[in-house]
Amino acid sequence: MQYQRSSTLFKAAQEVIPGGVNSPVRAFKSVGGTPIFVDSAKGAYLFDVDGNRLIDYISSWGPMILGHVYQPVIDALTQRAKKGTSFGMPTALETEIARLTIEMIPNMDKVRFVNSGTEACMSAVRLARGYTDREKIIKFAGCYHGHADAFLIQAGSGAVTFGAPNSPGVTQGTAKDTLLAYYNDLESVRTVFEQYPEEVAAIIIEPVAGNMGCIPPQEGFLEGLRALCDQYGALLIFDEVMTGFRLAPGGAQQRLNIKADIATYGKVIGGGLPVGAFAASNEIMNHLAPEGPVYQAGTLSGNPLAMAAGLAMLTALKEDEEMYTRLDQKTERLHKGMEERISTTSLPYQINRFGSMISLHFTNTPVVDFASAAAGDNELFKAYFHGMLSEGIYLPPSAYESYFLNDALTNEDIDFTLDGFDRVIKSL
Ligand code: KE4
Repeated sequence: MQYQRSSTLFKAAQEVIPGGVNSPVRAFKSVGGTPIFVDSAKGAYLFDVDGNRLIDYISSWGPMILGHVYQPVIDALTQRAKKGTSFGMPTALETEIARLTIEMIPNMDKVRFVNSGTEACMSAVRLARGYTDREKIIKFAGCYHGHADAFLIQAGSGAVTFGAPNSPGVTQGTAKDTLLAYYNDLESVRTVFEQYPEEVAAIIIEPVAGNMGCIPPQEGFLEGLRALCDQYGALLIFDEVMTGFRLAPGGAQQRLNIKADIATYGKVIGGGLPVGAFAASNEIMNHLAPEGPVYQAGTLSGNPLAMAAGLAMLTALKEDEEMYTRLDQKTERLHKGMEERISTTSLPYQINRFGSMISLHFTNTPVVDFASAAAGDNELFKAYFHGMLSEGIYLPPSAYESYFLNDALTNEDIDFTLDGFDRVIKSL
């Protein structure tokens, strides 16, 4: 495979866009080499500007769960665009997608739409602080909730990849209100609460972590968080930007049968357009402006094009619950095939999987939190990433990311991937 045109385009981009990208992880900094510029996509395939076809295991970092150019979404967008693209006024469409969202996710009464997962998580934290009249939040090392200041404290995803866990520009004033605990370590959370018994507004967590690679919650961990929040009067915020509408129609709350007080969404809910959302009970949501005192706003929040795409996506997911079983089965096929092949080598490895989220870590230590994820051999990962790319398989360009499978993947695609995987691991 050659990437001449990507390389030319990357040089041009770097002249006018910082790092040549609009989101750092796309720049391949942690795996080296030139980022791939995409020309188009269809189903499970990406077509880059050099004419290479790549099997897509990122699905735009989650949104394209039904594959690229999913016709009902395209049709909804095309139709809606003819009526105007933005008004800054309420539309019935927003009520329709809000009603469907509340129907699909358990335990929530109202939802507010915003434009990104970051905005959803940032707003959820402000709402929790306003509702509880407390200032501190607990987050987990390695979890990523977007790039709002309060979260860039040992963030996962891009920030960790860059090895700059505390981003410059985040003030000490902000950092002091974000307390750190460790994933799958309930004791570390209890210790924080004992230190600040009446100051914690909320815990925010990825119920299944996807920004340290995929890390499932261990038995009793989330239940323990629920109990600690109830004991200390803090809210439990599930950041379901990744897991929402991916692990089940009702996301991790449904799949894990745990009730959050506030849940945030992104990615899938927008069908590929910029949408974030956060949802909670009437009691909590009625604290939000214009109903209540907690301010939050957005010019393009509830944008009709984004709502049309999101509504078409959620409608398709609600009407085809079998999709979740198919997606889990495809991910299991990939997992088992990888396991069969890599277990015959002397490579250190762990494969973590939950639903259609999966990740490979080059370490012999179980990956259960950020520290164990960070212990993976990144040099091996880089060689693995580029080996798979040369086989026509596009994986997340970071060891701290989950793969995101989509329903357009066929068993033949999975088997093609496994053949490539076999050649690559034997070359490492
Ligand atoms: P956005 O602001 O990127 O829409 O969402 C932030 C966010 C919040 N919560 C979770 C659990 C997330 O995974 C994300 C964003 N995910 C990353 C990929 N791990 C987005 C990719 C990127 O930064 O370009």
